Amino acid sequence: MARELGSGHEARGLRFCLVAARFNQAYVKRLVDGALEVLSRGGAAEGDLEVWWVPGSFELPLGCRWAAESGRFDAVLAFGVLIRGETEHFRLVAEAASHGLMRAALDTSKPVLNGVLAVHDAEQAAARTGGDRGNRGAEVALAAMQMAGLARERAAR
Ligand code: DLZ
Repeated sequence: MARELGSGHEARGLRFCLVAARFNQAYVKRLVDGALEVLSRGGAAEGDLEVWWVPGSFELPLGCRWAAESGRFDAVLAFGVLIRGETEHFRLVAEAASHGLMRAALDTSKPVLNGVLAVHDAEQAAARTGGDRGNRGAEVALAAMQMAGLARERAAR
């Protein structure tokens, strides 16, 4: 029987940094709250959870990189909301954030999770931040617990 790693969703003893964009803050706050709830339910201690605010989604990769490089966290979660109607730079910022987050993860070898919502309008944003399409923040928190756990298991081998 093969030994499996990374199958747990446990946050006990793990430290998380949530890096969040202030732009469209009302929706971003709902993502952050959804993530914090899942991490707490998973056993994360209050003192092991930090929220860092940056101006917008474009700044998320650098904020995440700083958090990952600090060595103080087992996983870093990025949260932002891009609404197409509000910016002609929508695609540019979305792609920059996505590529930047991937780079932050690969360059630091720390789990950096992408919780940036790119939606057409406010209605879609509301639906995905605790509305009838769930809360993307909660989904990303589950992925963060899994990756942080896998990193710990892998290091212990
Ligand atoms: C400037 C801008 C615009 C127009 N739209 C958004 C958005 O929908 N979501 C978001 O997170 N940030 C937006 N920003 C801000 C940029 O991400 C960034 O903060 C600024 O361009 C400064 O670098």
